[in-house]
Formats: sequence, structure tokens, C-alpha cells
Amino acid sequence: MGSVSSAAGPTAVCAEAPSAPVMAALKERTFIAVKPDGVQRGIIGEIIKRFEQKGFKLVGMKMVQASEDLLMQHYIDLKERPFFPTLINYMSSGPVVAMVWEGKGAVKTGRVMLGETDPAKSSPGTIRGDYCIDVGKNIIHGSDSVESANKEISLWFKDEELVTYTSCAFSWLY
Ligand code: DAT
Ligand code: MG
Repeated sequence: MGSVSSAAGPTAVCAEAPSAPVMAALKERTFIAVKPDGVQRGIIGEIIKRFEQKGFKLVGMKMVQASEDLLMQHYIDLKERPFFPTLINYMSSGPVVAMVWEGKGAVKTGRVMLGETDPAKSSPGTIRGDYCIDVGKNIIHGSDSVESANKEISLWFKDEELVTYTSCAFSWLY
């Protein structure tokens, strides 16, 4: 009794609203997809949990049976690589969970959370380090730059599939 607390966030210690460039940096978006093996092996929830608990904000999510055409566009930079046909076949072998996560450094931090492309080279504690073994079954995709994130997000999502909202955690994160 007598003490006052607020659920709205630490406004008393963070009185000034962030400037427009600072706000823009806090809205960086990355495209994350749980690949067909991650879906089949029941790792969707664990992946979502890690991004949620890190503090990133989920702004879009859907389950998709991706067409070969979509996957070929998504992996267009790899089309000359010998594993390209196998990669397209693997990625179209079942549904994927496509997501857009938002927050400061979402692209770079997202990549750190994924681990290396080859799970064998991924540190324990990373998603690929903890949940998979083979480069051809590495359970998750994450954009490698802000530019490719923007391309991938517009490839996989329509504008109206992405939502705008303020997370109640915002002022406890930044
Ligand atoms: P990442 O998914 O880490 O961004 P990437 O863009 O170089 O890696 O390759 C896309 C996917 O292609 C990768 O997640 C798994 C597959 N891949 C990459 N290199 C491979 C290889 N040497 N053999 C088989 N599959 C490979
Ligand atoms: Mg890549």
C-alpha cells in the first residue's frame, strides 16, 4: 500500500521519445522461415520462442506450401550452385512457416541466433547448433542483409499481411 507502479513501462527513466532515425532503426525487419524439416520435427515453437524471448516483435506469420517458382526467386543468387535443384526440392517437400520479426539489429542478430549455414560449424546455443546436423537439412532460413530482408519480405508477404502495432514490451526493451 502506498507504492505506485505502472504497467505502461519505465516512462519516468525514459522520458524523451526517440528521434525518427532512432525509431526507424528499432523497426528493422528480417525474414525468418522454419523449413520443412523444422516443421516436421516439431521445432516451430522453439524457434518462435527464441525470437520472442530475445525481444523481437512478430509482425507477420503464415504457413505456406511454397511453389517452386517462389523458391527459385527466393534462392535466385544460388541458381548456379550444384546443390540448387536439391535445395528447391527440399524446400518444396512440405510446408514452411514464414515470419517477419522486427527490432533493432533484427537481421544481424537473427543470423547470430541461427548459427552458421553448416550446422556442424554452428556453436551450441544457436538454433542450427542445437537442433540439426546436416547443411542440407538446416531447419531455418534468415535474411543475410537488410536489403535481402526487404526483398524476401515482399516476395513472401503482401503488405496487408504485415501488421502494425505497439508491443507493450517496447519501453522495457529500448
Ligand atoms: P544460409 O541459409 O545460411 O543463408 P546460403 O544462403 O548460402 O546459406 O544457402 C542457402 C541454403 O542452401 C542453406 O541454408 C542450405 C543450402 N546450402 C548451402 N550451401 C550448401 C552446400 N554446400 N550443400 C548443400 N546445401 C547447401
Ligand atoms: Mg542465405
